[in-house]
Amino acid sequence: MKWTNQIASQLNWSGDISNKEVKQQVAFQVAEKVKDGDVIGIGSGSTSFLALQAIVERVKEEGLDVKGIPTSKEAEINCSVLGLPTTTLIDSRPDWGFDGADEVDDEQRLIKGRGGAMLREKLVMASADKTYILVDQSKIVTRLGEKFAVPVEVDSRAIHLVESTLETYTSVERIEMRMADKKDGPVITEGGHVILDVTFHDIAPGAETSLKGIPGVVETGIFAGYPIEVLKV
Ligand code: ABF
Repeated sequence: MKWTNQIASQLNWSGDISNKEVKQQVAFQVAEKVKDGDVIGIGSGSTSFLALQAIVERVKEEGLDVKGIPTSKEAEINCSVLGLPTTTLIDSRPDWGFDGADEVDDEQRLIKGRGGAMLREKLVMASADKTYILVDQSKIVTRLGEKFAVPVEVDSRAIHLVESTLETYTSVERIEMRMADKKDGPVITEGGHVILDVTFHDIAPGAETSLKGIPGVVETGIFAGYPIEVLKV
């Protein structure tokens, strides 16, 4: 579809989404779950974008009354460009949601946050009874942290405190400040914070909670124990 590519290019993907055919299949699977009256958490990333497109097509074709709660500015813009009405966590609660992930292990723990939106993604996920996680086979890992570092969102005033605390963890292999593409400064999240990408040798079961216990850590990309269903192809 021509308009799909046009919108994808407006959204900086240049119409070129990796593994697109496979991602499209999970996108269609999630679109089938939409019911009239639903309030849906709208995920971020390219797979979520394809799912949103598929959902909007159904909504328009069938004249459904559906609202989205976006998990990021990016998702907010996608909803607006595609024409899905939105609401917020303050005014509404999602009946269910969908989102992508970078890794999923066999205990259904996730690493998310490549786009830096993990704070809002987690708030929406924790508010919904169920979130469908849309992934292809490449995201399934036997060891969480096998391919991706864990993004840790930090209040910039706490950067030295958090970094030096993490350096005492034997499970931590490497800590890198996430830099903007042009390397002219750190990535700043929607909440005005910086991100440390932390590579672990081993992510212990309580890691999400213990990282959040360091003063200055706002959120992490470890998502464990939320009500999710993984939809994969
Ligand atoms: C968001 O988008 C992030 O939490 C995750 O890092 C990323 C996945 O993107 P894609 O579907 O493009 O691989 O869900």
